[in-house]
Amino acid sequence: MSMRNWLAAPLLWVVAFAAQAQEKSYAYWNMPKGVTEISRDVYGLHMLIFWVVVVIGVGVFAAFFYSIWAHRRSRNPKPATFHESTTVEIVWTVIPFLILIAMAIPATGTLIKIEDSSDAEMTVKVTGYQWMWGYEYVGEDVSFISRLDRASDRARQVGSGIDPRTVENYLLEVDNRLVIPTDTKVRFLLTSNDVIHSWWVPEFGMKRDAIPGFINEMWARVDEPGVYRGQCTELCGRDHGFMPVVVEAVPPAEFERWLAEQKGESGAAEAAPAAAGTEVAAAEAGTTTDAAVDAGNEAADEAAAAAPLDKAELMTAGEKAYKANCVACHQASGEGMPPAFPSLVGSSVVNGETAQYITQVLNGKNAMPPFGHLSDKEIAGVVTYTRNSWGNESGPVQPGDVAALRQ
Ligand code: HEC
Ligand SMILES: [Cu+2]
Repeated sequence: MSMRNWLAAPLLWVVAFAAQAQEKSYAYWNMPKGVTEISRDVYGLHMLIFWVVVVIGVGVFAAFFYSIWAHRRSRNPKPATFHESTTVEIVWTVIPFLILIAMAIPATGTLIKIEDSSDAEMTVKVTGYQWMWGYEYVGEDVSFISRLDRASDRARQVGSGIDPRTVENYLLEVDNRLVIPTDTKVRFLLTSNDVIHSWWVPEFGMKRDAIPGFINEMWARVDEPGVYRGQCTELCGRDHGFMPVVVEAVPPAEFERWLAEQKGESGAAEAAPAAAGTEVAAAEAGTTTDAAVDAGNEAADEAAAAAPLDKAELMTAGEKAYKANCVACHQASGEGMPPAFPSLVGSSVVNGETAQYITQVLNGKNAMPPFGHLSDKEIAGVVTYTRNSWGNESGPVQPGDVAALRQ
């Protein structure tokens, strides 16, 4: 290849890539500006520092190329012999030092803003699971699981024969989106139920690790309604690539309507009187620490264990817990999605020995995650509900039965 070709080849490659990227619209030449003040600050910092680096780069390379050219051997057969210059050394130490300080000042300002989640107007607890997200609107008694949408999930299976390009928002869509209001400071409390995950929405300019046993914080005030997509960004096991984050920001009035609707759905369960007080306390305590959740749950469990609950109450609590925790895999109809997610209709586990069933819910089994974090009443409820729905008729299970099987 001639010299000219050597130079032309990379250039052609860049042009070709650019053209192709443009066409396929996966061209992201820069980070997104985003939809929050913080994300714009972060973008501004990024651009500021980018241009500082460009100016320094141009200056250094200009001096470098000039020196090579002006002091080349053919022009100066006798090299100069000077050595050391304290002045120059001081100058080239002090100038970069000042540049670094100048860059650190705005960066620190932004970092402090990022960390300041005080005065939040609402709080969402985000829990990472292998491999989905749990969202809880703290103090609102609304919570649900958010999983990869069915269309993406079907297409991703080996040998599905489905062209992923035909699936809209392939691997970036979920069944239940996290809905938040715009122009509202929303605080996110992040934790995990199994391994470390990380909750990331690029348009918010933030990501935070969700770590089992810890609660991390972040916040966002979104100013444009829209759907913002992100992903888990901490390698968390086999299906790490299949637990997207989808946030839908809607105007506050619309959010209030949505929230009321969600509560309406679980409204029936709210009517259940026994141990309700302790459960609310547990739910609220859940906003602060895991220990408080456990304490709250225990209080609720004790209250519930004292007297056997009647079947109707277990059924209502169970339906609610089932909808919040199990439908993602086993479907509202109980039919699941065999072969990956078995049907519970007529299942020998559901209708068989209760101890085995309860243990499976507590500890999980293969791809089914453990649900030990649910209260005894919720687990007794969910077991009762599945044993007495969709044609199953196998009788109730009490919270005490669950408590006895916890390790
Ligand atoms: C992430 C998906 C997922 C969720 C959520 C889930 N399961 Fe499962 N479940 C599975 C998988 C996968 C299996 C098969 C496990 C195995 O045997 O390998 C299973 C099996 C079962 C079985 C045994 C069925 C049979 O006949 O083999 C029962 C019962 C069951 N799940 C109940 C529940 C209940 C109750 C909940 C909610 C508290 C729940 N599952 C939540 C994935 C899930
Ligand atoms: Cu993850």
